[in-house]
Amino acid sequence: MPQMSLYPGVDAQAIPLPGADLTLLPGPDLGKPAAAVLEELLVDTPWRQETITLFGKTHPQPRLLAWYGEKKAHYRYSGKTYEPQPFTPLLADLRQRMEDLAGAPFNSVLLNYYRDQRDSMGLHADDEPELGREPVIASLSLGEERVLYFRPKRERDLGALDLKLPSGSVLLMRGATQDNWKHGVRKLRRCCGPRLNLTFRHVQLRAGSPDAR
Ligand SMILES: O=C(O)CCC(=O)C(=O)O
Ligand SMILES: [Mn+2]
Repeated sequence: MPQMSLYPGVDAQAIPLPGADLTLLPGPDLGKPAAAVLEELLVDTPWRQETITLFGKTHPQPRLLAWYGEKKAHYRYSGKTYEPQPFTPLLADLRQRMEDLAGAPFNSVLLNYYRDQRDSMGLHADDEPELGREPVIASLSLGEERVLYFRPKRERDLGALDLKLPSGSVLLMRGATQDNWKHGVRKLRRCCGPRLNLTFRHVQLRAGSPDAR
């Protein structure tokens, strides 16, 4: 009997990784070509370079970022709280598409801009308490293909994964993924062009807030 797809009309690959729940959608409908979405976001986003403090020394983060979301969807990262900007029409449209693909609501999105091969993201898990237990995260990649690498948080014998994320692909991370694994993006030795990654998330709003959903 043919296998029923959870994503009718969309090509989907389950990525085998113990203790994780990863699905890669190589080319879902974004409403326009991935290159056009990339161009619009590169030009229209007020990019910021944040700092990170490691062992008492402050450094610029090796990438640019922007944070959008509903009013109360504050985001804490490396000890800082980011105020969200309101969704633009393009980001609101992408959010709806990601919600339809993931079957889960998102009230915020973090944009990361890797300008070239020198930009990167250190190993981390998206396990902040405000994302709740077993968060669903939809990660849209645009531009240069880079590798998202996974390493176990505890048991070394769980293995490791290097996952290529092509332009226009969406990686759905669910279940215990953030409990058991860290992920990051390495610098490259070879030259490479710009890449954007958008992680759609659901930040839990304080109970009683009019924005709570
Ligand atoms: O750039 C990526 O693919 C990963 C981004 C990420 O892990 C994050 O925003 O938390
Ligand atoms: Mn992450």
